[in-house]
Amino acid sequence: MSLVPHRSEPALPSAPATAQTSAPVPSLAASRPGALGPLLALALAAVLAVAGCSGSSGGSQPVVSVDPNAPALLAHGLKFDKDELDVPSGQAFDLVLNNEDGVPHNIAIYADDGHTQVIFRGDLESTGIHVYHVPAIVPGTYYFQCDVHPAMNGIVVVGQG
Ligand SMILES: [Cu+2]
Repeated sequence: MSLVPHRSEPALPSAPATAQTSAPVPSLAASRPGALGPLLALALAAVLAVAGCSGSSGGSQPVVSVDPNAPALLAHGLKFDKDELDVPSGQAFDLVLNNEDGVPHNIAIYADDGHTQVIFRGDLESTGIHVYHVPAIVPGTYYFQCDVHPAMNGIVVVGQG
């Protein structure tokens, strides 16, 4: 057996000598062993928790796009936040019901507080933000209420919004 190291590479005279640049490089990861471990674990746990949340809710919650200028009623504590709704005349409009209660509410619009004529009756909606699509109403003053809780009521003014 031969004791002479046998290099298979051809010796090229023009090749730069790169074999002697192996100075020891201090490892950053090894300079403070254990310092990054717990932080990294926490970060990973947070990422996994977020991923779990977004994964489990996929498709179960409909996205409601709400016109910020649409007339809106907030239901909270069996009360609406306002007793007058101003809506545009001569055109259909979106009416937002933001129900913060644990019981269903709706918004119904009548010609007057005697409920002689139904102008619009929204479906009962549970907790959350809901958008009713209300057909155009001729200008005038109307009455609205939650049909489940008639004490939640007010007037609708069409044509002065
Ligand atoms: Cu109600």
